[in-house]
Amino acid sequence: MKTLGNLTSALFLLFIASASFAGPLTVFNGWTTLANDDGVGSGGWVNPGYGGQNFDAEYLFYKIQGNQLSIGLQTGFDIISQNGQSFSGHQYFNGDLALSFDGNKSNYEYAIDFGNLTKGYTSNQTISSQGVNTGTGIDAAGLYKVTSWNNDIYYGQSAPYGMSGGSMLVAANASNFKEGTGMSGADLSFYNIFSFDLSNITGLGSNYTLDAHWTMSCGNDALDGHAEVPEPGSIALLVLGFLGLLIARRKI
Ligand SMILES: [Ca+2]
Ligand SMILES: [Ca+2]
Ligand SMILES: [Ca+2]
Ligand SMILES: [Ca+2]
Repeated sequence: MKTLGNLTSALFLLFIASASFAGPLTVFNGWTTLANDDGVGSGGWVNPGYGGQNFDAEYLFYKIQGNQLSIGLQTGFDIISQNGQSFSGHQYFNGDLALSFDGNKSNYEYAIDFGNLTKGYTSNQTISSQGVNTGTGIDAAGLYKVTSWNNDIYYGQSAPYGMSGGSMLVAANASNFKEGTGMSGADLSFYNIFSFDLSNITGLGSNYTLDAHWTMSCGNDALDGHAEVPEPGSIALLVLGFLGLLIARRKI
């Protein structure tokens, strides 16, 4: 019976989906989703590489309060321990969160560094804003203006990876930086949240584009987020316009 067959396939697909997809952590309730790539395919495929939940780059979120922009990153990959994720005797490291506000993703001018060790995949050398392959590879957590990226990762298409040159604009502290773990279904996920004032971004127009990107040192999985964001002033104007419309309607 064809209908039953379709129903069985649908139920099977539902089972597959629920078995490999867990959803956002509750810490992100009320946030706007910037990127959703949660899910693990057969054999642990996370596109373009493998590794299962431990290598699943899951979500990017954002929230705007006044002139403050908050960005959240959620992954199955360990983004809170300094040394990243180990697999089969190898260590894999987490990259910096790349940000662009000018609508041109060919260059990411800003980065959020979560203060973890960042090493290249083939060179196994540390990557630091002090310069490529110098320093400790552990930059202070915060928002940076970036001058160069190091893309020494296995899957080149997942670039950019780690900031190799730049200067700090906003240091992380107890009020603007938060990290933790949570369970989503049966899956363990990790998160980092960083907030900063948009006055640190030069040349923001009245409406701006938010592009964000993240990957790990193998590049097995990556996140790409894109949003057109109206600045608070234009939201206020929209609200005023709407109120004006309501008042005008009441007068009729
Ligand atoms: Ca997942
Ligand atoms: Ca993914
Ligand atoms: Ca750009
Ligand atoms: Ca770094």
